Amino acid sequence: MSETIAAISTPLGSGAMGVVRISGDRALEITLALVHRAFLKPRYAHLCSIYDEDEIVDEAIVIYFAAPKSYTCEDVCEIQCHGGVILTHLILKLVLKMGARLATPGEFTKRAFLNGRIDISQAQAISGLIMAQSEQASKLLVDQMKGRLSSFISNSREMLLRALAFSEVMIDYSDEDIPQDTLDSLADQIEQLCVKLGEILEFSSLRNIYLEGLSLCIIGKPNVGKSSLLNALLSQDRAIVSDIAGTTRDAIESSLNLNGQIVKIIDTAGIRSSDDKIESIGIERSLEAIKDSEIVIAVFDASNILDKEDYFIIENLSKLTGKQKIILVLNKIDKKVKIDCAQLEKRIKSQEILRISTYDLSLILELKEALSKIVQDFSIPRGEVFLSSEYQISIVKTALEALYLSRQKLLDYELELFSYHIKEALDSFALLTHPYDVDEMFSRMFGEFCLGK
Ligand SMILES: Nc1nc2c(ncn2[C@@H]2O[C@H](COP(=O)(O)OP(=O)(O)OP(=O)(O)O)[C@@H](O)[C@H]2O)c(=O)[nH]1
Ligand SMILES: [Mg+2]
Repeated sequence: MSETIAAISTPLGSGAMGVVRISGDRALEITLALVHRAFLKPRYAHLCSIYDEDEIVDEAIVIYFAAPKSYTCEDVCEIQCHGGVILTHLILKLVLKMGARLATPGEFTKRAFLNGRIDISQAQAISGLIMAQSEQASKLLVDQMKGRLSSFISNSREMLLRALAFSEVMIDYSDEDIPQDTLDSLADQIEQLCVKLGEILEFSSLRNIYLEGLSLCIIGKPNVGKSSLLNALLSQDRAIVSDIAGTTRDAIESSLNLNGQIVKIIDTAGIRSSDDKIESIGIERSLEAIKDSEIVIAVFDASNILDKEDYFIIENLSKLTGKQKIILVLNKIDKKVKIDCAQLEKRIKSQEILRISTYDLSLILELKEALSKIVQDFSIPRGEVFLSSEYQISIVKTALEALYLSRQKLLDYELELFSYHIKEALDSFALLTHPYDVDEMFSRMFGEFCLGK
């Protein structure tokens, strides 16, 4: 008998609805007692009164999911009650009083895994999905939850198990010649898998961008209108704007939604040489922000000629490795334009040059459009296998190393070492999805290579 567990599945607060979820062998019995009924039809929404002994405490929608067709594969009941901290807790307390135990964090998903409904990669995707910060991230994680990584791993394991079975048989029958064409085709398949894993690793190295969103920083010398630009892009007065150079002293972070993609936007302290200790720290942070961002908006005051401070910015931008996309923004074009644009274009490799005034909404919209296009360049092709955590990445790297070695050993006809490295790769894959099963290999070994005939 599995212990029956219960928890509040919705966030605590004053929302209109709260859900208490119960899972385990006694889930139905406890719920029936709570609603004073003898029967609940599976997968039907029942409007029920919830009782504390004879007193009605709430009216709720109750759904019973009979095992194994439930989130955990066990009997599950969900009580959708009126929200609010007190009421939801009261109902949970009643459920616990009747013998359920409070679930530990993630325990419902853990049971789903232990009961074989989902694998580890899917469980991780579910936890990521709940925390996802952008539409893009949630799309990616839904793909994973639906088992994209699992099915890729399972296909790859199939191939490796076949390779292992082949090798084990060949080791046992060492007087037989190794068929060259089988060997070539195996080496080929392993090579292809290595290439694919390499691609997955490369694609996944950008996962922070996909999961946490792009980072965009606005830089420039003091007073060019960086904070004014941030406010205009956000359509709100987020940062203090003044004509005093050095107004912004620390980086200010906000979020901007560009076509469904959340972009973290950072307004920085104006960069110049300063004796002021606090301002200097702010300037240090501005220079750091440039390195950590995918997109940099470099703002210059178009109504003035380039000066020493501007050149300092130019110098810093020209040192960038090319990882960042740079947009040059010439601000204050409502005033008489004096800046030497050709000079800027010559010195900075930029994606785009825009002439704007933060006072002119239509020009700000143009800038937003240009940004949306750049953001799209970072968007993820759907349907790719994707590793969402550092843990998964390190496992795949280990598997890849083992596969390279195995291929080498295969080409050297060292089958025992080949088997050894294939097992290593399989063990790594198992950490991503399911434990490696020796029986599985044996059944393949005898199923496909029955040499005794
Ligand atoms: N004429 C004109 N003035 C502008 C424009 N944008 C900003 N300003 C003015 O320029 C001054 C400086 O603006 P801020 O946005 O504070 O400049 P900043 O780059 O954030 O300055 P620091 O925080 O000191 O580095 C303010 O007086 C703004 O009103 C513009 O498009 N045209
Ligand atoms: Mg500012």
